[in-house]
Amino acid sequence: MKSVHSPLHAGHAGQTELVAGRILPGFERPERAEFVRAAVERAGLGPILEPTPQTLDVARRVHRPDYVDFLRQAWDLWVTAGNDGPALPFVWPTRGLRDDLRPEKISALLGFYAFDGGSAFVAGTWGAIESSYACALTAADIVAAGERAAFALARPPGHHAGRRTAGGYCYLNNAACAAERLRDRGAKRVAVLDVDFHHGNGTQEIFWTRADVAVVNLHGDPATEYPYFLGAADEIGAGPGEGYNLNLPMPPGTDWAVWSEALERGCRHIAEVGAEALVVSLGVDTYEGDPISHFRLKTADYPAIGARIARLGLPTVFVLEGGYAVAAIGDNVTGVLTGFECA
Ligand code: 6XA
Ligand code: ZN
Repeated sequence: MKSVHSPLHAGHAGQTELVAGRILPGFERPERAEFVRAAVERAGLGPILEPTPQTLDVARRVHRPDYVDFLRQAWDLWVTAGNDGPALPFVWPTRGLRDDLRPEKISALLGFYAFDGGSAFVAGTWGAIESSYACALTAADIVAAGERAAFALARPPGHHAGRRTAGGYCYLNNAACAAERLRDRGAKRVAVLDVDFHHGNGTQEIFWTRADVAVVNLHGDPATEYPYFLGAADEIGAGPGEGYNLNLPMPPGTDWAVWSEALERGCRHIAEVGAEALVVSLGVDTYEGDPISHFRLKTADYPAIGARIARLGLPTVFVLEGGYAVAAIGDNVTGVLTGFECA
């Protein structure tokens, strides 16, 4: 299997986040991708290619065009306003406030285009976002050209990013863009299977009313887990998309016995809706040693995930999402990919 990876991800470094009342270094660090890259090489998965340069056309359809423009300009606007540290929002247009008034100042735009304070901007953030997006589209193109699977070794992740909101370490929704690209390349229906510990709220929002992209999420119950405000089991899609969104929330402490049953349900749904291609939002923060998540999957479980996905028999684009136990993330990711290849 080919992997697609860009060194530009490394410019997105030194961001901060609010954890339990303190501003701390972000968990989403460059070394995550470096560990995955090293594991891909160690496992002999296949060549690691640079992404093909991409226009922002797909991003502008998946997201609102003004949001994409904001992402591109955010750091420069922040610096022009006299700042130098990480750019973070502090006010959001939530319930009772107007979200149709686009403010002028960068400090307000940061909140206008975010749902939390988890997606900081530093000097290299846009370069990394663009490269991560290009990795996802290039992997989709490899699969659309006839290969069975490809892996976007992409950073920053994307599945929390909505139509016009950053959050949860995410900016452009790489998996959603890959799905859109597979549609452009002729797949009549695409499924997104999100196996990250956290609910992929952005992907759900983007495809909520669409029947041509089905979204299946396996995740920590939002009653106790981030992102808290989406991901319940009664969310099934709306309008033409009704019945094409499937949420399978699970309680903290969930192990392989329970999790693998949810995977089975999710895979059956994907087969039933008649998907012709698949995008996997591949987070491995389901791992028992993950510092910010609460499932109990073991390194030995990951190949079985890949093997089950392979049984769907669909052209498959894997897109990297979360996973913060850096010493284990490489083996867990390549476990899924080699499990898929060997099945
Ligand atoms: C809140 C936790 C963000 C979760 C990010 C993640 N700071 N999403 O791994 O999949
Ligand atoms: Zn996650």
